[in-house]
Amino acid sequence: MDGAVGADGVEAVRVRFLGRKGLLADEFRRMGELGPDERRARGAALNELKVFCEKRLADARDRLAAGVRSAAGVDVTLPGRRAPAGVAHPVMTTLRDICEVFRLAGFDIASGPEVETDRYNFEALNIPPDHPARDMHDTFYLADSNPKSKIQNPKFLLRTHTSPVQIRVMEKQKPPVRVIAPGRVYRRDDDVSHTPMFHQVEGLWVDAGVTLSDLKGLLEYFAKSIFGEGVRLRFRPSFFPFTEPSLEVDVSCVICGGGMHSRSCRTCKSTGWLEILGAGMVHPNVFRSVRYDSRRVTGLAFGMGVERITMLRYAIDDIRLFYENDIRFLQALSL
Ligand code: 2U9
Repeated sequence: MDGAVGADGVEAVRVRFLGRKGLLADEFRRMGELGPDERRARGAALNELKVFCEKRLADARDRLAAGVRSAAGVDVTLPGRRAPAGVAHPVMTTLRDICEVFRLAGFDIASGPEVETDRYNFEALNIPPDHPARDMHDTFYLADSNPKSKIQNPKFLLRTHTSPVQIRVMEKQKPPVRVIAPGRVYRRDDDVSHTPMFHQVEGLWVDAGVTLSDLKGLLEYFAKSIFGEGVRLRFRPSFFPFTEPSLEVDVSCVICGGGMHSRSCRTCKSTGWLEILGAGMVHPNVFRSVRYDSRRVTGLAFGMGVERITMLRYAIDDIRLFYENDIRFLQALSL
C-alpha cells in the first residue's frame, strides 16, 4: 500500500484485495472446500486479515486527506538521495603526496611518540636550555602526574617537531640512514598562520659523503613533484641549532608565477617567492649525542609544515580553516 500512488492507487489496492472479485473474496469462496473445523479457523484468519487491510486502507486515505507527504505527485522513477561520499582531508592528501615523493627517492617512513622528553625534543638536537624554542610559551608541558600538584612537570612535553623520531632511529640503527618522519607536532601558537597542533614532515639522510648539493638536488626534485616542473627554487642562508650550515628554501610563487608581470599578488606579497621549508647539514653535536662519528658520516636534514604546503597548493589564506570542521570548506576543496 505504501507503494500506491495517490487516491486512485489506494482505491486500486482496495479493489484488488477487498473488492467483490478480489483476492480475499476468492479465499472466502474457497472455504467451501474445507471441513467444518478448518473452515472456522480459516474464516477467523481471513476476517482478521480483512479488518487489517481495511484499517491500512483507511490510514492511507487519512494520510492523503491530511496532505501529509504521500507518494502522490512524487516521481518514483527519480534516483534516490545519494549517501555523501567522504574525501580525505586536504592536509592528509598533501601529507601522503609528500611521503610518496620521498618514498620514491628511497626514504623509509619512521614514526615515534607525540609525548616526548626534554632529551629527545631538545637536548639531542643541540637546543641549549636557554634557546627560545624551549620557552614555556612555545612548548606544551605535561602536568605532573599528581593531579593535586600545581607544578608543571618539565619531564614530559608534547613534541614541538618530529626530529625526536630521527634521533630515536639513529640510536637504534647504524648509518646509512634515510628516513622521513611525518606526524603531528604541538606549539603554543594560534593565529592565521599557526595552529596549536600541526603536521610536519622532516627528513634525514646520513651516510659517508652526503653533501649540500645532494640536499639541493633532493629538495629541487621534491618541490617540482609537489608544485609542478615549472617552479624555480631559491636557497637563503639561515640558522637552526641542529644544522650547520642551515638554509631556508623558497619556490617561485605558484599563484603569480613569480614573474615580473604581476604587480599585486597577495600570496607572495609580490615578492615572487614563497618559503616552503627549512634545511641544512646535520650539526656535529647532534651526531655526538647519538654516538655517530662525524668524521665518517655527514647528513642532510630538512623540515616542512604540511599545512603550509597545503595552503600554497590550494591558495588558502587562513590555516584555521583546516580545523574548524566546516563541511563547506572541505566540499569546496574536493570539487
Ligand atoms: C635531526 C637533525 C636535523 C630538521 C630541520 C628545519 C630545518 C626547519 C621548520 C619548517 C617549518 C619547522 O614546521 S616548521 O615550522 N623546520 O626549518 N627542520 S632542518 O632538522 C633535523 C631533524 C632531525 C636529527
